[in-house]
Amino acid sequence: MKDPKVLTVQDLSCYGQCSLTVALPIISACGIETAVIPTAVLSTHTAFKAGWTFRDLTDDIAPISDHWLKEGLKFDCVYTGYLGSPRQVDLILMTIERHLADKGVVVVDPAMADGGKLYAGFAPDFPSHMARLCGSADIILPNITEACLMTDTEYRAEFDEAYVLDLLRKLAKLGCRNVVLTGVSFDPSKLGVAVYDCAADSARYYFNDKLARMSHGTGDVYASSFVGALMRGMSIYDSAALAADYTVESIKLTMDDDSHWYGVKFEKALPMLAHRISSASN
Ligand code: PXL
Repeated sequence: MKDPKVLTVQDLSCYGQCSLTVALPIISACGIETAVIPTAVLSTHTAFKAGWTFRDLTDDIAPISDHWLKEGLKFDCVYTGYLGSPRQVDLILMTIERHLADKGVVVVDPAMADGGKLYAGFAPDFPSHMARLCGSADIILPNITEACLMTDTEYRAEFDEAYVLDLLRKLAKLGCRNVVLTGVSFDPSKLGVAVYDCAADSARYYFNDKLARMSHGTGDVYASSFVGALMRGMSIYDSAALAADYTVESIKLTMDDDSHWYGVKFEKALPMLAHRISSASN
C-alpha cells in the first residue's frame, strides 16, 4: 500500500496527553498521514478532578462526512477511540461505510474503562453500544476491564490463561476478526498483551517486565503506535509487540517525575518508535 491514510475518530482533550493529542503526533512520527473527526472537546481528560468541560460533537459527524463524500475522501484505516455519546456508534458505522477504502482496516480501541471501572461520564449501558462498534472491527484493542464490560464477564485483577482465553472467545463472538487484549499478566513480574486471531482461535502473547508505575493515557499511546506500525506494513503481532515496547519506554521516561501523573512523556520516546518502524519496514 503506497502512503496509506488513517482517519482517527476520538476526543480532543485540550490538556492531559490522551486521545487526539497523542494519536496525531504518534501516527505522524510513524510517517503516516492522519485525518481526524473529533468526538468531543474537553478541557482535560476525565481523570482530572471534577470541573472539566465537555462539548459533545455528535451532531458534527454527519456534516463532516457529507462534505467528505462530495470530495470522495477515502482512508486505508479508520481507528476509533473515546466516543462522546452512544449515538456516535451509528454515525461512525456510516462513516466507515462511506470512507473506508477497499481492503481498508477498522481498528477500534473501546476506550471507556480501566481498573474495573467505567470512566466518569459514561452510563452503565455504554459498553453494549461500544460492543456493537467492536463487532464491525477488523482489530479491537480492549484492556481487561473493557473486555469484561463488553462480554458481561466478572472483572478480576488477577487471572490465569483460562480466564483470558474465555474473554478472547467471548470478544470474538461480538463479530471482530482479531483482538489485541492489553493488561495481560500471568506472572507478577510481567505485563503484556494477548494477540488473538478469532477465526483460527489462536492466541499469542508478548510480555515486558512489569513497571512499578501505572499511568493514564497509556491505552491511547499503545493504540496509536499499534496503528502506525500496522500502516507501515508490520503484522498484527509485530505491531502489538512494538506498541508494547514503545508504551513501556514512554512510561520509563516519565517515572522520575511524580508531578506528571496525568499522562506519559511519549514525545521523548518518539525517536525510538520511528527508528524501530523504519528498521522493520526496510
Ligand atoms: O485515555 C483515555 C481517555 C480518552 N479521552 C478522555 C478520557 C480518557 C480517560 O480517562 O477521559 C476524555
